[in-house]
Amino acid sequence: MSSDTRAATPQRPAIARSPMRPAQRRSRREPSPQPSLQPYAARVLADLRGRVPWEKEFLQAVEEVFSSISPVLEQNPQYEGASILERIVEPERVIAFRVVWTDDQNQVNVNRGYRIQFSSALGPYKGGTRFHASVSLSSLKFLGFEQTFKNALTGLSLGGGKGGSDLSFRGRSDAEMMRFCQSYMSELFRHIGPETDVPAGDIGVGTREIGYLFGQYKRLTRNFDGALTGKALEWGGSRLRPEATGYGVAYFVEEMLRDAGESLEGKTVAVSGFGNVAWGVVQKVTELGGSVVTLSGPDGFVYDPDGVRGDKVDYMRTMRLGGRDAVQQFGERFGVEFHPGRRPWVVPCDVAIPCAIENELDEGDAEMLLKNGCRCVVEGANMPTTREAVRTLQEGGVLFAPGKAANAGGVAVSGLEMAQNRSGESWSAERVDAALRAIMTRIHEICTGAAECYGHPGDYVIGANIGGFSRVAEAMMSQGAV
Ligand code: 2IT
Repeated sequence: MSSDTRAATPQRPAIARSPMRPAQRRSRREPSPQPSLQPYAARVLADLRGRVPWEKEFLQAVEEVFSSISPVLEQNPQYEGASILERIVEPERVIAFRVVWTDDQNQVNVNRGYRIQFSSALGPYKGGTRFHASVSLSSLKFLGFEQTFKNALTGLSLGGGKGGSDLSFRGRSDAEMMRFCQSYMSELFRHIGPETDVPAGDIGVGTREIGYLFGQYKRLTRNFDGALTGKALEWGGSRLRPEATGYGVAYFVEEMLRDAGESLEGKTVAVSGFGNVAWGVVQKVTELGGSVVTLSGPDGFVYDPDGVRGDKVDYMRTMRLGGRDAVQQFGERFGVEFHPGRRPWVVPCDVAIPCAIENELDEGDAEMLLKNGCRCVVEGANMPTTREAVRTLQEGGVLFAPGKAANAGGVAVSGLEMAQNRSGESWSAERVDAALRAIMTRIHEICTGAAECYGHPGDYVIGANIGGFSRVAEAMMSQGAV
C-alpha cells in the first residue's frame, strides 16, 4: 500500500493478455459534460486554498465534492445565506496529541495522534483509525470529509470523523502494538463515547488493535460500552464486520453491472492492496462468479491468472497478521508471478478495484486500463483514483464509482454494530448480510437517481456527492447556525 507504492517505478511489465477475457470493449459512452464550479462553491474553495494550500488531499476531496453539487446550490440559494459550504469544510473539532511509547529495545518513541471530529449533523462522529506512515492532518481531514458524505449515503444516523497516527506498523511486535494502542487511547478516551464519537479500524488497525484500544478505554472510563466498532465477536463485535467493506464493494459492482445488463459472472478483476478491503472483495467477487487475478503491496504486485481463491484467501489474513507488509511472500508461497515495484493496472481486466490507499491509480494507469479493455473501475479504498484518472476513465466510457458510495458497507456494518450494542443483541450473519446488501442497493439507487435527476445519468461521482451532500446540508439547515 501507500507511499512506497507511489514511489515505485512507473515502468510497465510485459504481461500477456489474459486468455480469459474477450479482446473487444463496449463502445464508448458519451460522457456527460462536467459541471463547472458554481460561483459560491468557487469562492469557498478559493478561500480554502488560500488558507491551507499544503493540505493537498483535503483540497482534492473538497474540489471533487464541490464540482458535483452545482445544481443543488443553484436550487438552494438559502445554503449560501447559512454559510453551509464554509461550515462543511471546517471540522467541528480537531484533536491532536503526542503518543509516547516504549519499543522492545526500551527506546522511547514519539508519534503524533489525531482525531478529526468532522461533522455531527447526522449523528455521533463515526469513522476509522489509520496507523500508517502517511498519516497527517491533511490526509485525516480528507478522510473525515469523505466519511461525512459516505456515512450520509448509508441512511444511518452517523456523523463523520477520522483519526489515527503516523506510526508505521510494519515490523512492530504484538507487545509494541499493545503499548502503542494503550498510549494512543490514554489521550483519546476523553473525546469518544457511544453517543459522542465512535472510532473503528482502517489501514494498520484491525481486530487486534481495536482489542488493545478498547481494553485501555474500558480501564480509563470504567465503561464497557460501544465506543469502538470492529470489536471481536466474543465481546460486542458484529458478525461480518471484517468482511463488510469488501462484500459491500462487490455488491455495489454487481448493481452497476446489472444496470448495464451484465454481471460479475466470468469477469476478470484486478485488485490492488492485500488488506481487509481486498480480502472481502476477493471472497465476494469469487462467490459471484468473477476471478480476481492480482493483489498488491508496497513491494509490487502478484499476477495469478487462476484467480485468488481457497487457501490463498486465508493466506491474505496470515500475511497481515505476520506484520509483513508485502505480497512477494504470496508469490513465493503459491508459485505465481511477482512484479516488484509495480502496480497491477497493467494487467488486462474487465473490472479494476483499487483497495490500497489514496491516489494509487493515476492518469497513466487509467490509460493503460482503457487500452486493455477495462469497463468498470470501482474504488474499494478512499479516493485511490486521481482527479485526472477519473476524468480519463469517464471520458473513455468506463463505469466509475467513488469510494464514498462503493466502500460504505464497512461503516454501514459499524452502524449495525452500534445498534446491536445499544440493544444488547447479536445478529446472525444472514441478518447482517441482508441488511448490508439492502444498504448497498439503496446507495446505488441514490447515486443513479441523483445523477439522472440532475442531468448526468450514469455519473456515480456526481450522484454520490449530491446524495451525500444533500442529506448533510438539510440536517445542518434544520439544526441552525452551529
Ligand atoms: O473508511 C471507512 O469507511 C472505514 N475505515 C470504516 C469506518 C467505520 O467507522 O467503520
